[in-house]
Amino acid sequence: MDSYQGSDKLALQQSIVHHVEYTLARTRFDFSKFHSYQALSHSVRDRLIEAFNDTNLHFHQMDAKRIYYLSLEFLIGRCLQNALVNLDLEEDYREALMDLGYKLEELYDEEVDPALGNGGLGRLAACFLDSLATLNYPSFGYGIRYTYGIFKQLIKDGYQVESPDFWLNHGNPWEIERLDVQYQIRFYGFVKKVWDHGVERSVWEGGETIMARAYDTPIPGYNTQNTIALRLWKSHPASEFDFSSFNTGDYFKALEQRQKAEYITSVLYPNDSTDAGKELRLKQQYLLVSASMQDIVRRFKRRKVLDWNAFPQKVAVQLNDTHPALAIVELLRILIDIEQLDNMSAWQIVTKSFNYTNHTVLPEALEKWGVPLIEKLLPRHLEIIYLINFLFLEKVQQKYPNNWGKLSALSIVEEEGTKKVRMANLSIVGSKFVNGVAKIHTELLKTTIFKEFFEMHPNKFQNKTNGVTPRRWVRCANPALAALYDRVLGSDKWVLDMEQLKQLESHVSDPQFVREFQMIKIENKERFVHWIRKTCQVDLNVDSLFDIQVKRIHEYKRQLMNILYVIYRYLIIKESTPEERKRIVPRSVCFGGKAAPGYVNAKRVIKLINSVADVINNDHQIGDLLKVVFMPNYNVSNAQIIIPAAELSQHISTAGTEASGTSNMKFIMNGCLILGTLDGANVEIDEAVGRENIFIFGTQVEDVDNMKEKMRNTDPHEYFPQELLKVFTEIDNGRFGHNEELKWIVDSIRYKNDNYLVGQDFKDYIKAQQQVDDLYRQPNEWAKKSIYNAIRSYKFSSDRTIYEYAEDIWQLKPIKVPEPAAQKHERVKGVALSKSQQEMADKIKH
Ligand code: NBG
Repeated sequence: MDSYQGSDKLALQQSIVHHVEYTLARTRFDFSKFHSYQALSHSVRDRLIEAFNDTNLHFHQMDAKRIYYLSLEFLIGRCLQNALVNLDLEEDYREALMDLGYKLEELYDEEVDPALGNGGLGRLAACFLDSLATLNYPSFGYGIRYTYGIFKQLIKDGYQVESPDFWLNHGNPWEIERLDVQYQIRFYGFVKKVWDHGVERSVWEGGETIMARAYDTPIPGYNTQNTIALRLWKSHPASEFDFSSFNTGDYFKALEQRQKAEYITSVLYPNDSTDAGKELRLKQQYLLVSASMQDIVRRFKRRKVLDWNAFPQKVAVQLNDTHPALAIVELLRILIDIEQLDNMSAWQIVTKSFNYTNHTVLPEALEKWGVPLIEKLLPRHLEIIYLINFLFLEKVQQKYPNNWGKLSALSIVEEEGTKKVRMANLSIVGSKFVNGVAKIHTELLKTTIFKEFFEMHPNKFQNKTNGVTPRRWVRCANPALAALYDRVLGSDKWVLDMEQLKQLESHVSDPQFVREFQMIKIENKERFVHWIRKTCQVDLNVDSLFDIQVKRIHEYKRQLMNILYVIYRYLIIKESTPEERKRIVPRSVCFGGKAAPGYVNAKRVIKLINSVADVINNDHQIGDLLKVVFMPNYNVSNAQIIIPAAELSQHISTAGTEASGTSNMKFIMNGCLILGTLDGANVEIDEAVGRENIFIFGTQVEDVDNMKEKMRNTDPHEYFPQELLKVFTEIDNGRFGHNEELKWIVDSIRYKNDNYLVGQDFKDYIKAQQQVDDLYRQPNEWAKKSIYNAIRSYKFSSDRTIYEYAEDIWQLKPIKVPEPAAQKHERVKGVALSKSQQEMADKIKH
């Protein structure tokens, strides 16, 4: 343990071969590409673990304040390439493998894509971990190790079909099972009141208990020793057997109990921005927060002197949406019932330690749990929630005496109908800071859904515009672009400091640079064409405009508007003369994204896209002028192929509905133009790249309500533009198949129910699409604008976002884990602490 594994070619080869033989038990005559991937991953994992152990030890010695990011979702994507890039070992391994007869890139494709998240919220958590590690912040991600991730999407006869994603089928070399890190989790039962030295105490007893066991995935930072943990919990039975049923001879019942425990973390709920309100989901949430808070408290108690008031100085918890909001209540329970602090001291500690990020203003996504369910599952927590609400409403009453409107808007408990606990209100009341994820979104929080809270505590609210990691989204996904930056800027420093890209502004007038940029886009387009041929059996013309919309399918995201426009475009081509056709810009319109299994309208949109694709792609009159593709099973790893190939990407939600969006950031980083509304982070992208480098259209947020009003009061024949009515007629007439369902989709907006303003925005959308075509006819101009998008995207690095969280919310400073003493090729362990670090370490020891 006092030396590191080597990273010279021979050492790497030996370690791979070692794992082939001793980890996989294969012989040289009997191993496949997949075995190679496994052996390679184990070899990389060894190196990750060294850095991981150094990091944990160092932070412990330094008594570091840590930030804990609690999230029900982490969409981390594949690990191998990311680890190699961050450890700066990609080239070394590539060479080492070459001699062994393998191409590194081919092995990347052997890895499953861990998909433990739905969409933006989960992917954001993954980008944040990468930035936390890279910026040397002492931190942990806490989540759930679902046995089944988000379903695999298959397309059969144009319909979405879901199939389970058993991602652990082939093992997972990236995790470390921690048999020694397990916590008991209780559900149901009752609360007993006991008197202890004249104080009434609550004891939660009975019910069922299970165990949560930790699985750690090391997350390496770029070019730093700092490697943090993503700690995921899996449920296990509390004891191997239920001895009572075992003894009565009911062996199978005993095993059933075991399965029941494991069931809790078995599957990720596939809803994005909607709340399913199921008991099992509440169990998952509680399991995550209880195990995580017990783990955090245990770590805090390892300090030599137990001073609970120091807790907020050592612990900052970030709630990724309200899903882990019960952590607030769980920490109170631990402090009051177990650590025996008085209510008020406990409440002080809690409200200094938690912060909450809101990710949506859509009412259907705001979590509310019925009081009867919480009472049954977590009886003690319900008492504590009432206590918090009581303390809070007292303050409201002081500030706004007898203002019942305020009281009922601010209350954590909703009294109308079945009583419910509003998780957002709980999160705000229990947190020091609350933030939205883009400027416009934070403003909406302050003026609409959290207006009363903002008026009461204006300083609680902050904006933290989202970001994405340039490691995965440029360095890994677009190696050619990264190499161009390295060469022109003279180093890879831009990967850590994206603002360096500013220096490239002057190169936009250099035809050679522009040419190189174009060539990179063409290569990425070719890679994409190849992938589309393989996965969708469609041949795309590499010279056509690659127009992409990839995201969860949702009415507010308006994939419907996009496909209706495609139909409109198709009709125009059909009507045009051969002469006119020559001027038409060929387009390949590609859609990707999953619909929640119960979301009927979203599933119908997928069907419509596929029906339209069927007709257009097989219409010989159309040829390459228009192609439509639905790419099945959009996920992180295929995003890494899709995004670098895109020339135009659509982010066209109704203004005020998309909190931020994060793929918009990935697209611009890869030199893609955006066609979008002034919604979410598009607003800031528009500011950053300049209005001349983006296609903006549509109703603006302040006019949305009026337009909806107008829509409801106008005869549909007047409300919808002629262009769109024509499209409706074609669908009704069966041009894309005689299928009732296609008509129902049109019906979903046709009769004064166009709540997302497709009809209102359609004309402006057509106009913006014409501007797109006009620009595409001038390849050089197009290329320059793409370059401006790429090099002005620096604000959208998640490093900037995380730095702001650390400074303004967590009050957290980076701590650099000492680098191994010697050079990369002869690592000798002997982590030398600086003098002040040594003093600190000694102090802690004594
Ligand atoms: C999503 C928003 C996106 C946003 C991500 C990350 C939820 C509840 N919200 O606009 O819809 O980019 O969160 O903040 O998934």
